[in-house]
Amino acid sequence: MAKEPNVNENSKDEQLEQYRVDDSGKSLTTNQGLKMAEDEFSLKAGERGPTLMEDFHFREKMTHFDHERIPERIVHARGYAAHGVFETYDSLEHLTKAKFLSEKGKKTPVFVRFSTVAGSKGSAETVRDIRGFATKFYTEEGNYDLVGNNVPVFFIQDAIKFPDFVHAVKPEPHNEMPQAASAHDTLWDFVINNQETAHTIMWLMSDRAIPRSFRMMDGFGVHAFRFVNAEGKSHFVKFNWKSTLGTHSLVWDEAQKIAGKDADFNRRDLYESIEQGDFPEWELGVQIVAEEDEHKFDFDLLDATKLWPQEEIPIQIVGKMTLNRNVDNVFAETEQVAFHPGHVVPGIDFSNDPLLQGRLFSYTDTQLLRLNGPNFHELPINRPVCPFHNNQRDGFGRQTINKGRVAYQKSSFTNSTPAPVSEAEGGYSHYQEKMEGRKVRARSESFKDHFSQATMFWNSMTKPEREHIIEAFSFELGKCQEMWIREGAVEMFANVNLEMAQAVAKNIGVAPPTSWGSDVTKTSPALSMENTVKSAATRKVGVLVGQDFNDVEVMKILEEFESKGVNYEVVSETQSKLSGKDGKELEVDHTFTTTDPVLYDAIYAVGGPDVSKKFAKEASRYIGEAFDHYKPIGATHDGQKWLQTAGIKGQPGVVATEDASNFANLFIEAIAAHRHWGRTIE
Ligand code: HDE
Repeated sequence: MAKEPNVNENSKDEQLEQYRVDDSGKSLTTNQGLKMAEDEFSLKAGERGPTLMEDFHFREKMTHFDHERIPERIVHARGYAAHGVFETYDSLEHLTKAKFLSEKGKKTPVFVRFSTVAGSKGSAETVRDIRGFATKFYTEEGNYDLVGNNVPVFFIQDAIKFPDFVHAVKPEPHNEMPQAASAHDTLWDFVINNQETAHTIMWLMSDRAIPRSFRMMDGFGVHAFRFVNAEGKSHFVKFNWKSTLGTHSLVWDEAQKIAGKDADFNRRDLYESIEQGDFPEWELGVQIVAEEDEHKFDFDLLDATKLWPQEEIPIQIVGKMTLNRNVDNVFAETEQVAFHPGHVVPGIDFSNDPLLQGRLFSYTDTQLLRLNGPNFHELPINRPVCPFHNNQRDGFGRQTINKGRVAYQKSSFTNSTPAPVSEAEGGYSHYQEKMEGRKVRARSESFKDHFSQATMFWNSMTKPEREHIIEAFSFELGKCQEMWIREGAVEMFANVNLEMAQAVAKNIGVAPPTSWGSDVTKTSPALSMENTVKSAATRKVGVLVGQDFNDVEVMKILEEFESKGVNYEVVSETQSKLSGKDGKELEVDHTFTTTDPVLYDAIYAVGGPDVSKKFAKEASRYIGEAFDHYKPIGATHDGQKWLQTAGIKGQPGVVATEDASNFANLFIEAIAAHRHWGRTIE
């Protein structure tokens, strides 16, 4: 048997290196290697005459250009990715024979793509939507793909409804509107006619659907999978990614404004963080249920509209993923990467979740169209780092030259190789679950409770989180043209919580429901984002500075930011260097117009003794907007007067102190809190 490859964290990078090409400094040639003497003018019959057919160089260049787009993903078209490494904390051998999880300290290269779901490839990123969180582990036993989302549940229970759901949420077909938005009639028509959507809609209406950053959201495998160990014992498992920076969101007004100010907000954040060494990290957690406990819960483990409350089924942290390298070429890597929940390794298997079962078909099928044939596994980003051999041949774009006359099993020429490998020697073998049943098209009785966990979600929210949910429902349904859709939705969500539905009804002009409600009192505190990790690290502060500012003290404060890992950009009226009153100079990153308050986590106003009216007006705008979005605001020196003017001194998260030496500490604390919901906003 061939020796298994020694995979380490650099294996994928080393493999990709053979495909990297640096064209700079080289002679220009055609794709046939012919050096060309001219690239600006096509071949013409006379300087002012028609272009000649024989201009092979023009034809080649134009043809390539004409063909260089491929179909975008049918869902998750808008995405961004990075390379990294996964390190296993402790061996999980007792649960799974997957080698990348079976050795303490083992490092496996990974590639992760984040995405929105509904929008097309060029859509804005800060829309209200679920985010995709797909990870490819390049293991020594083949690629393992964990193709998850940033919410733990899904809209539907059975894969056969997926085309319907996606048709409903995508822009409406008669006028192709709205782009990347669920606030329209067809989505909500689908919702009220498919009440299994209730739980995931609660998540979609919550702050989870407008993450501040890909780096500040959790990931979930959603379905129950199986772990199988070397003895053949199986456990159900759910996968969870936990961001070490915690989970944090934008506010809706801010998210919409960012969509215009910087449609690339989330990818820029990921790209820049990696470039500057603020490597994003997630811990991998697993929830385990023994087979014999399958029916012990008040929900069905196989139902993807249900989460496994971590207070009932605790999360065991098993490793850490760090993203540490941006791609070299977005098309070659991010666009051509092909994920598939069916890419598994020995020790990981499927459950009978009917949503998962359908996905196992869809992902290969879609790559056949998108990547034009069955050889997409040969693209550099998709290649396993271990050898792969079988009798598959030919097809569009085949890269390998498979030698020999035999491409079939079994053969005496080849001694029937490539040969299957026994399970004991690492061959994949499906878990032998005992099955019996009639062939039916039906929903299991145990899948019929659509509201209990939706109510548990609501019960677990803090007051501001609940207010945001009501506002989100009111926005979305308020955009629906048909009153019967608004009424239907309010009636449906009265099953989750009556007061919530009544508040929404009032906002959208329909009769408030008077009955239903829910008697579910269960909560899961882990669901509230208020209970997450709070940290100022990697946050971005906009620092408003004018000429002759108090340089000695302010520079000290900025150094303090840096030492605590807080990033900042200096914003001023022009991009000319600023000099302080003691002659220290400060580079300006942005003017008030090349950036915007919505692009910062916090605003720090320094000002200067003699700033212009325009400066003062812009500074007030920055502070006002940051205040309305509940962001920390700090002011020292001349900057303090704007707080006075805005009348916001003393409000939560507004830090102004005469004592410059203590300012940085207090302000950084306010930044770590993320948002200050206790404010009175008029
Ligand atoms: Fe997907 N999904 N999906 N999905 N999905 C795709 O595959 C599909 C579902 C998810 O960054 C497509 O390569 C069906 C759940 C992510 O490249 C497609 C069903 C979850 C990505 C597809 C689901 C996901 C996709 C489109 C219901 C979370 C982006 C392009 C049965 C656990 C991966 C592609 C990337 C992409 C089908 C439901 C996550 C069409 C049929 C549940 C993160 O194959």
